[in-house]
Amino acid sequence: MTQTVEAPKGSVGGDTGIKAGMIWFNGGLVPQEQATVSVLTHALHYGTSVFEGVRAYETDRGAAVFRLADHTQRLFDSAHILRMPIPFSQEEISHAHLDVIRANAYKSCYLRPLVWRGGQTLGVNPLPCPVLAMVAGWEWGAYLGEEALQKGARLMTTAWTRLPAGAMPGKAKAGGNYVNSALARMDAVSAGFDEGLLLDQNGFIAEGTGENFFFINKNTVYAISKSVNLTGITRDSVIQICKDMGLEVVETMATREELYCAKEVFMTGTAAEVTPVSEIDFRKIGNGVAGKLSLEIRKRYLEATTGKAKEYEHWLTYAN
Ligand code: PPE
Repeated sequence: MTQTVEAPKGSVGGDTGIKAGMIWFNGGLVPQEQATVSVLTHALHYGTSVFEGVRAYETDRGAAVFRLADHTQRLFDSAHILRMPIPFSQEEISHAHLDVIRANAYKSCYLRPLVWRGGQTLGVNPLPCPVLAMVAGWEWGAYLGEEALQKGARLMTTAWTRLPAGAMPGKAKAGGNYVNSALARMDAVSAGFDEGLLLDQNGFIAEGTGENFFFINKNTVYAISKSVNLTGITRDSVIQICKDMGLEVVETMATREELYCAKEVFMTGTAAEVTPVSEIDFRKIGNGVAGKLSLEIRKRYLEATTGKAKEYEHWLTYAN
């Protein structure tokens, strides 16, 4: 006989521990409890989703979304790669972010647009399944913790290779790609590190589980080149900021030992912002603390995101 069992916490009715308030769900705002999907959703079984991580910052003129149009463009590019026609325009999806901020009266927040294949049929082919979309927002502070920000993050190179280009589309921010990230993050965190560093199949630095990499030697800033990694919007912003600071920026491939011996290392990402790295694989980077120039770049980045640097004003979209 089948028994009725109580569903585990964090599994139904939007009960996830995340407080997202009103969520934009397929065209309108609904309370979190109502923004739910079927267990027979294609994306849940096969990872057929694409998403973005976007941040809104508190400014003198209220909440402003950083590089919203660029994030929405990447979301649509990811969907294009996965052959998912999004049933909304880019303007509608961008607008949904602003609706979520206003509906929840957020001063600042992390925003997560997600597009996924629903549950028309199961079986690997996603093409018969409808494409659904949502945008949720919640308050999210320091990604790798306050301590990692202040002291610099401690990293471990993980045994997981970053997605080879012939196996997964690393330039798409696809849900399925994050199984690779999740495996690496679990190992790094279980081993007592803040974050995992992933190499590509040839042993070159690819990226973190959710960040791009930079290193600094003699006032030259080296950005790990776009190979198999997700080409970060923060990476792009930071390259511009560094150039504006008068620093030379070189895009390069690099091996682990080049990071070990660099004067400074830092990571970039929407969630991680600019996070200095103080240790990789038990080797101290520089003096083993957050690098001075990395912290200066971080400061400039936060000035840009919060509307305090007028030259980057065009990167902001105000919610009100
Ligand atoms: N690489 C990966 C694998 C990645 O996930 C991110 C963002 C980046 C690089 C940097 O991209 P950008 O945000 O455009 O600068 N990771 C997002 C998801 C993090 C998560 O934990 O989820 C983010 O930072 O929002």
